[in-house]
Amino acid sequence: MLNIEEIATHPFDDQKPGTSGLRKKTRVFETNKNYLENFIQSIFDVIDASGKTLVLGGDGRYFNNQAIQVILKMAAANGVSQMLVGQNGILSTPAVSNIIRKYETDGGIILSASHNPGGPDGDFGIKFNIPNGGPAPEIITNAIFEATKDIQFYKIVNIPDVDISQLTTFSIGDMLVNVIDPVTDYVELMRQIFDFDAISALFKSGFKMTYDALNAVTGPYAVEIFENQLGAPRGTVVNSTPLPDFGGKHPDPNLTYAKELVELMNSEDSPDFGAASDGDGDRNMVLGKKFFVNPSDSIAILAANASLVKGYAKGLLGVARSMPTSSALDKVAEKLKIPVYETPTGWKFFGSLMDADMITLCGEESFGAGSNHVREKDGIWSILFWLNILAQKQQSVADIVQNHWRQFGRNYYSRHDYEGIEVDKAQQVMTHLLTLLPSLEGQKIGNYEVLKADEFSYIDPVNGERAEHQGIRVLFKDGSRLIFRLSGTGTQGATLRIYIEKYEPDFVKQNRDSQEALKELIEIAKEISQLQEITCRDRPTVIT
Ligand code: VG1
Ligand code: CO
Repeated sequence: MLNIEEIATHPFDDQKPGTSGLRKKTRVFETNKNYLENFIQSIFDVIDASGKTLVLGGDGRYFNNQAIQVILKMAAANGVSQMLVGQNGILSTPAVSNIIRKYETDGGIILSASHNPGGPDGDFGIKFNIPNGGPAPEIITNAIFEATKDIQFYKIVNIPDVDISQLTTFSIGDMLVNVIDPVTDYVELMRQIFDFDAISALFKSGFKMTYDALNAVTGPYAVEIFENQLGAPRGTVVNSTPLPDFGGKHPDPNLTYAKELVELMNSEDSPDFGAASDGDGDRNMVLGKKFFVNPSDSIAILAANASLVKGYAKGLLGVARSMPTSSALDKVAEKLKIPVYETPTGWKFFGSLMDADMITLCGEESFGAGSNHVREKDGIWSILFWLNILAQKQQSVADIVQNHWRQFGRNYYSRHDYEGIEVDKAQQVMTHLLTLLPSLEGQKIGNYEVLKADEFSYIDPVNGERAEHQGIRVLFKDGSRLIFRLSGTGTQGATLRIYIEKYEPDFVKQNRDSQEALKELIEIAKEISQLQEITCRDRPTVIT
């Protein structure tokens, strides 16, 4: 028997999980004694960890290993019967989701702040996933938050650190620790869904790709899948070693932070296809030669071409998108005669629709797409989906996207982020908009006429749970939309996101620069929100 210690502790009042778990500056975890322990004990108390089997892994960022040791020792002290932990503490978010489902465990803990930078001055985070493999719903995250407010002590066993660098099984007291290969199960799942032979043949024919893992978790997955199994030449995957500080990179696959890849794809001798993923491997960015695929378009294109892919040849049950995501997907659903659902931002809302067999495929404008193969968005899956379509269609990325627009119309789309605004100023913008809403309806602003203006709320059609205050929407008569939302993943000040969308059915008008096409709507957004007056900012920090 091991000696279980009960260590007295004091609550913190700021451990409320956001859009995607608890996310804070690494410093907050490192310098506040028991900050990590309190949150983990609260999870264990809420789920009654005794006798449970859990998955544990992270994206390898600074503090990952330290946290894993603490969590293993606390799990043993809380009576957990088995932990499946990724070798060297590595597991991508979609890989954890798969392992939870495949081995029918009671859930999992993912250590990551996703696309936020890592290192001592960066961010760290903890996500808790439930037995369906998806992020815990609000009912559970709220219970965890409540538990953090009353915590008195946590339990831990006092032993030296354990070795998780080898694929073995060992015990901590009565708890079994199974160190698993992070990549194998995931590769097997991908093989079931996609035609690896067709994609191999594509690479053999000279098709060139660059995949930038941004020194984050997907490196080992990408090297195994793209280079070892699909035969893409060595060097196809760049920045392939997960590093604690991501080599100083910001592991966010977008036009601003994946700069090297974007420059390469815009150069004269660019590869045919470029792709990247984020810190924990659930996001994806896809590029063709001198061509950026907007994530909202990407989801619509995957849905429209799903019948070309083995795993979805039987058709889609339905699709879903987060509210701010463009309605390009709706046009595809209409043609396929399948339902489309509009959910609040964050992956947890898709899970219950998938569990009820209401949807097969879903996505968000924030570089996230996925399907019911797991209960998380999945970066490498999205990229394999594109490769499978490219192998079947034998067309360039640009041709596929432009043909899609021609058939369905183009939804010009952009997101403007105002990061690091003072919290009360950001709140002031939202409050101002809320009071303005009733007077906006029916108003003509420039060339646009407001049809409806409201605050989005959602009732889960499966379990009836309500989610309120999910963003302000201004809907125009011609189908254009402006959405205003405060981010729930930032760790410094507030981030205000403005989402701008305009539908263009006429294909001769579909090849404009999107910022140009959206110019008037962008001005309207600034004007009605009084953004400049309230925050003194005259331009966004990130445009995607
Ligand atoms: C952002 C995105 C959202 C995404 C969330 C988690 O949230 O907008 O679509 O689900 O990040 O993504 P917010 O609240 O900051 O807008 V991540 O890759 O944790 O993987
Ligand atoms: Co992520």
